Amino acid sequence: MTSSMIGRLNGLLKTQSIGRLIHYQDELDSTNTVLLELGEKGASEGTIVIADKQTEGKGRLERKWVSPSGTNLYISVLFRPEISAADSPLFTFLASIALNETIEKTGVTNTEIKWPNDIQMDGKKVAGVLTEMRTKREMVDFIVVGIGVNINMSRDYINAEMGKVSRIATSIKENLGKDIDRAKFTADLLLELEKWYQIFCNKGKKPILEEWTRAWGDMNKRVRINMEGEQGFEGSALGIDDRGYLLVKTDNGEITKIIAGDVSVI
Ligand code: BT5
Repeated sequence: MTSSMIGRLNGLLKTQSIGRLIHYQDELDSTNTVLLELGEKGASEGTIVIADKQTEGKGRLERKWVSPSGTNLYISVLFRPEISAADSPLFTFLASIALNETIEKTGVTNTEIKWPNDIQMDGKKVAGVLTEMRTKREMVDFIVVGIGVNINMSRDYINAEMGKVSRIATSIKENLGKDIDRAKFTADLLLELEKWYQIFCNKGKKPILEEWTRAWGDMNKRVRINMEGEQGFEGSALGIDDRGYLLVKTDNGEITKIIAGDVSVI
């Protein structure tokens, strides 16, 4: 997103509160880091931070999100839900649903949600979600949902900019064969986010978990789970529980809950 696109985004935005306050900079370390600081200073629900390039884009578990300029979306959104901190992973699912629907609206037909926080096309990653929060005792003070989407990167640009990540990454452009309007994509994404947030506020987590499961690509597939610093294992992916943990049935019939880890289909 460039500064002129932010003007267009303002014009296209149909939300009530999300994105009504936009902090934009051409270059930032990480939109999540900046919004966490704004949240600590009392920024209101719906505040967003957007950059055209990130120098320290973050993934989960201290990983990096490769964030070159000129083609993609790097956005963070602030929520102040009155929920227990234990329910915060729901925001990763809520954002994944909104993201998946927005990507489908561009005309891409083969997107899939991957547990816990990816959107993939043909087994390659097009977008990721990083949910971070600050708590007050056991309750959420605020949540920052960070979303990175590879939008108009060509295969040549992916190969040039992404190093070894280029093998596992793709973009909407690579799938559609054409550029799409980043301001329109962002306006659509924010509207979807607001819609799913309202569903969550009015009806609780059940519809979020159901919709996520519907769009999830790995139901009943044989998967390998790799966990940081631990031995991995294989099994059959069954679904998620009401906390968002992945349920995997191992070969001896036991059902194991996965809290954090990487899942690959085998
Ligand atoms: C994620 O982490 O997928 C969360 C990504 C969230 C990025 C957004 S951008 C706006 C906001 N501000 C931030 O600082 N972050 C958020 P994880 O599941 O841990 O995946 C990280 C892994 O994905 C890396 O280790 C690479 O293998 C791969 N990767 C890195 N950059 C990528 C990219 N641009 N496209 C596809 N894959 C990428």
